[in-house]
Amino acid sequence: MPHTLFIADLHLSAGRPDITHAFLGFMETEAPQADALYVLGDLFEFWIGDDEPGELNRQVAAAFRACSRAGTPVYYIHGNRDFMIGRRFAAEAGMILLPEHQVIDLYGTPTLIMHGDTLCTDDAGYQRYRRITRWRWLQWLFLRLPLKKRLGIAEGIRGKSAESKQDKSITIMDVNQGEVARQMREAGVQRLVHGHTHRPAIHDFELDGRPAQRLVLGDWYTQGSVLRIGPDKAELQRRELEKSK
Ligand code: LP5
Ligand code: MN
Repeated sequence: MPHTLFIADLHLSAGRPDITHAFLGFMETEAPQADALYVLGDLFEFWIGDDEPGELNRQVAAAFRACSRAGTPVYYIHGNRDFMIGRRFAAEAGMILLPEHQVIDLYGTPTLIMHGDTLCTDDAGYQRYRRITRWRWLQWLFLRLPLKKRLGIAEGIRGKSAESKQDKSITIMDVNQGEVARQMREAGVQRLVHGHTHRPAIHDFELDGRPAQRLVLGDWYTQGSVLRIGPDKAELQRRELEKSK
């Protein structure tokens, strides 16, 4: 059956070989069966530049390249942790970088896809931080720092972010329904797919008197989460992670 696959929020890192193993298995056996694979951000725990020489990055690039060479294109939308992935890595991985919000046609249904962090408008602290870290000149400067320095800054931001998250309520960190409606209306769609909140679900609601759907991908922390959309149905599926030896 024709279908398209979506994943997000794997947070791959050298410290979690079980997630990497599950992801590479998925890339080898499942992804090539799909019409396309969309990665909706935060595939990596964090990204400090395409020049980072880690083994994990090479493995991921090779897996994506093999998939697209076998006929399944891989599309990528940045997340809040890997927004620094650039053209060099995209070329190495043979993947197509998409803008932060994109409408795609899925078997006749226009669908808005994104990471999902821009929907969390109640999280004012994050939105301010987000705006600043998207300044081109700041990114340009950051990328010119030695890798060790960049790693230190990333760790610093991670620490501050974890600290500030302790004071934020669950609702503040969830999507704002008004913003969901606004973005869907602006894009002219009745279906939205995103990740980021780590709250896998299919939400049915009404948008301007017509049925609408918001499909939310889960993270890969304790199990894998895959969204499979075909011409007739959309399914949110789980994948087991093997226990680390
Ligand atoms: O990712 P998650 O779910 O844990 O939290 C997010 C928001 N946090 C982030 C930060 C990332 O987790 C870490 C990113 C590492 C990036 C490395 C590259 C750096 C490049 C810099 C280029 C210029 O995105 C969190 C949200 C949460 O989602 C839910 O939506 O709440 O946002 C925050 O917590 C942000 C805080 O509100 C503000 C953080 C202030 C950071 C200040 C930086 C000071 C610099 C220190 C340097 C030593
Ligand atoms: Mn995220």
